Amino acid sequence: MDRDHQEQTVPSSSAIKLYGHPMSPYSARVKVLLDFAQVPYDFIPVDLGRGEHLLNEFRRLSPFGKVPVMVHEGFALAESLVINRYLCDIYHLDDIYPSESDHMARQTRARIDQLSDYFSAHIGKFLLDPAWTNSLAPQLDLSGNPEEASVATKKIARPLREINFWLSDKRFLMGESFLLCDINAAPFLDLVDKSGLDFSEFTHVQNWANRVRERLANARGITAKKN
Ligand SMILES: N[C@@H](CCC(=O)N[C@@H](CS)C(=O)NCC(=O)O)C(=O)O
Repeated sequence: MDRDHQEQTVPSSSAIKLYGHPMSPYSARVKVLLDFAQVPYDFIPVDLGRGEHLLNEFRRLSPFGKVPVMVHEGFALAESLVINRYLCDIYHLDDIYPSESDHMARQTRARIDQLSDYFSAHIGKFLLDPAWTNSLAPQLDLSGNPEEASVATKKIARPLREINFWLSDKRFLMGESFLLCDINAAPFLDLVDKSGLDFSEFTHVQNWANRVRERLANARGITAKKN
């Protein structure tokens, strides 16, 4: 499903506004996709430390008072996985998330959703908790939550074993092709070092993380088509 280039007809710059925090992996999940698809956007930093996300003005965009929020032509949407699905649909990023053209495409989308949701709920969150306590919170002069971090360390062990096994015969989460589920995981894979967790036994996860990093750093990505 990989294709390195498509005809460029991107809508005018800044059709997309992304409200986020520079250290938030959930915000990064959307940024990674927009950059990969070469979609122009305005990044609007929300100062979580100063509670900007709790102000009424922001709550009107985000029902849950969290970043990221994406605004496209006046339509505001929260939840990073949902935002990325929406962006793939409006920019026709079929190479990484096929449009619902037929039964097979619907099944591929469902599988991509399954892997994205599983990784996010069972691994991403439990990488973020110790990374927050051990590395991110101190950088912001905030205190982490050691209890939450230690629960996370226990909870992540089994899902990591499962995904390590799943990846044992694959280059990326779905096989040979680099897809939206890999992009959705990318910012969380970058938290491994910050989390202080020992990943040495999860060699397939480590190799996959390196391939995802390489794909994002070296390849040209894809170019969004007009929405
Ligand atoms: N499920 C949400 C999680 C978003 C999230 O937890 N964002 C954090 C920053 S990493 C946040 O806004 N925290 C502020 C708060 O909870 O008060 C998503 O995928 O977008």
